Amino acid sequence: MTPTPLARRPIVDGWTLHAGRGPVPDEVRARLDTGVVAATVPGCVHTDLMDAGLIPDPYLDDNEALLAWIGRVDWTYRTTFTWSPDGHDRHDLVFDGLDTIARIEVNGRVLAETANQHRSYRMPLDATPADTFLRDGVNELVVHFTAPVPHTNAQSLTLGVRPRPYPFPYEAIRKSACSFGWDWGIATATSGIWREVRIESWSTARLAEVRLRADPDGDGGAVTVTVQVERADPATADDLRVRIGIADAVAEHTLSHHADAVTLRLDLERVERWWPAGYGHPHLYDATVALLTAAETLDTAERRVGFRTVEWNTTPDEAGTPFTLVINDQPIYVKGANWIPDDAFPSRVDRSRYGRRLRQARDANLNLIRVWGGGIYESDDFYDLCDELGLLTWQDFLFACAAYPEEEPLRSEIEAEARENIVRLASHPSLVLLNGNNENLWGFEDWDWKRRLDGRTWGAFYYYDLFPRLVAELASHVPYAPGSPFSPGGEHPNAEEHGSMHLWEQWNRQDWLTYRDHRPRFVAEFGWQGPPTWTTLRRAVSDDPLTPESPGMTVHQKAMEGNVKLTTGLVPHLRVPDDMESWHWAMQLNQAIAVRTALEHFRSWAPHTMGAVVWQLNDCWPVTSWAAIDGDERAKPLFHALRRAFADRTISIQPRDGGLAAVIANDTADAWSSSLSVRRLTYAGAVRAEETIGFDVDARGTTTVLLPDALTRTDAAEDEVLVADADAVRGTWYFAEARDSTLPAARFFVEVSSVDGGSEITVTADSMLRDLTFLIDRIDPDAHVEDGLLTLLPGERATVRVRHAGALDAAQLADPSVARTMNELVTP
Ligand code: BMA
Repeated sequence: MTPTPLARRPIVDGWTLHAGRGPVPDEVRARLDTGVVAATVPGCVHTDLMDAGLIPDPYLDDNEALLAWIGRVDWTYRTTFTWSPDGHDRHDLVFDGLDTIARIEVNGRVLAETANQHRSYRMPLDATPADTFLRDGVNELVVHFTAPVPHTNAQSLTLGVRPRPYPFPYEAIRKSACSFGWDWGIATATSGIWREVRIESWSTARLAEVRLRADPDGDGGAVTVTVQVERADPATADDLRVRIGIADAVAEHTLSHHADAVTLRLDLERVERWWPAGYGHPHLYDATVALLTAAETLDTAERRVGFRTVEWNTTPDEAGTPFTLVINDQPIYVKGANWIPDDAFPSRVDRSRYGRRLRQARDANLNLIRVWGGGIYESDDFYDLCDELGLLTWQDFLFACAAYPEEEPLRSEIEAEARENIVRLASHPSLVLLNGNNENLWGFEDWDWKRRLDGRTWGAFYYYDLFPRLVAELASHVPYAPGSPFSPGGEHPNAEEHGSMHLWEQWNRQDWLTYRDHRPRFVAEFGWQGPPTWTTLRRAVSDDPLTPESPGMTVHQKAMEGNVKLTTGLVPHLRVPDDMESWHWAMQLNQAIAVRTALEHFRSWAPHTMGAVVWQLNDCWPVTSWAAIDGDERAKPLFHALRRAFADRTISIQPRDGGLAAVIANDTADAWSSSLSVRRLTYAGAVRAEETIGFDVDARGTTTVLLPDALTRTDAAEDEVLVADADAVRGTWYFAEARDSTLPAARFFVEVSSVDGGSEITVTADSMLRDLTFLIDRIDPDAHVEDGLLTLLPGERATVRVRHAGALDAAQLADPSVARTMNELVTP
């Protein structure tokens, strides 16, 4: 009988959930013991229990603590599937993801045991015809999960006690570190079959590994593919052919006798380059790799490839060591944000949710997303969408803020997971960096680990030896850095003059104005906290009254001394309001202006500083955090700050040489020549000094224009503002802190007209307005307002688009709970 191509049959139906050992509440156990609680695969225990009505939503109020028992329970998933001989030689059970310590049984026999959430597993069901796990007819599949919390605690003693900033020893298990809680994350310690499980049936041979790289070559390009095959019967050695095709171009190679690996190259005469967002179109090509016999196709793999070169320039210069991303010979100013799992139950994040989040990232003018090492390797959908949107990706290996054991069994697990994910991700044109860990090199130097480790290993082997070797072997076209922060020259890992830097002192101990005291070469993390949108907050926290410290608020604020830092960070700039809605707005606004100030400052030093990656883009549940987009997918005011500070063309006013300068940044392919109108005005709008200054900025360039004393010196600091305008781009400078200023009560008019897909709001300022923002969720929880943080002089007018269904009216928009300004945080 002739073999048919490899067949994939997902096992999705008939799953039930069962509890084993552990502190399950009696009434929940009684229901589970009936054996009919349905489970969803892919999924996890928490979402199954929620769907069955056995637990409340863990994200609400203090349900996190109420549900802490779930991580201390052994869980079992059961289903049946029918199977009968179909002519194929081999049948494998394939799990794309198991979370985490699992034993898999088929028809009552143990098939395999696993201990790593970050790997997939292939388990031959009938590797030898004499010994098969399969039965003709109904088969039973059972997956037992060991409770992760007691398991990890026990492992941490076996492997040795190690330093980390959180009490739970997440370094002792290969499971998403933040699933045990983080300074923005709920602790769930969930279990489950979190990615697809299926049976793959195949004959003769299959594609066991496909490694692909695409390299531009003048106007053309070459795709190099290395294929590993697995033969059903290694003793029989049929000739196999491997073929790669892109459009009409094809390359083919015969794999003769017993060979199981081949590399082939396909040359294309003309290709369009892949460019990141803001630099051109992200051209992609569909590549198909096929494994064939003389008669037919056995297996295929599809990849979308893009042709671009990538390097990080770390050649030392007079100022130290840059960390400059260069794509297709073009230095890129990185406008980035850090990414965490988009839901504490990542199995719920589907392609459309990834798409919404990544499109928001594009709308915020980002060009890079860093996938942070305390989370997960995201699904293929994430990287596919980044390729399509031109969003560069930087992927951490999954190590964060802790010393990690280098001993078995972790050592082999880590090698296996790294191999698999390097191969899986390396063909994506968006991937520009693989990074050894988050903050572990820094921790080793600065957080007293050397002493506290007391001779134990901490992970250096992975970051300096294993990972660079694996990247060189499997994906030599992908740049690698041992950590973030990292200094290429062997300096202190967080050295300002060298490589990448994390700036956390501002949030933790200093005022945000001190960002200006630093001139890093590249900022890979910095950020400021703020609460989620009001609608999200009120969905999650039902406290009555709601106060900054009420019980639910405290559960939904995970940062060490978080609320104290919010307040000490606010008082130098704005008044601390007493009513809760204004407190919420004040903290959101302070988050936005802190990050905006930092981003304008970093960008003003380009090309000395060549990028800033904000902590953090997204949230995994409703929480006060550093995120720009909250856990219910709503944009916080910080979103508008990113969008403005990362716009193609910006003007900011910066302190320089004891005075002030306008820094004009032009991240476009065209030079920008224009004139700058600079005015010093009172808040009432009277012009005290004014000047027009011509300027030329190169394409992708920055120009600094020192401003004359007449503009920058004032005797009325509390009542004056400096504005620099060119071609509808504005920079502003305030001579005094808002709280010490005479900024008047806000007066403005709002008009609304409907446009395609929503409304257009026109605001006319009757007084000076600072940072006018429409908290649109207060009117329509599904609406999105495209712009915010508007600063208008008296008499000026601006329009803002809102995407929404239904109607908006001007009176609703002008309501003080919706239209918020900085003014109200100044005027008593
Ligand atoms: C850095 C990150 C995260 C953390 C953030 C805020 O250390 O790498 O671990 O969430 O700061 O504290």
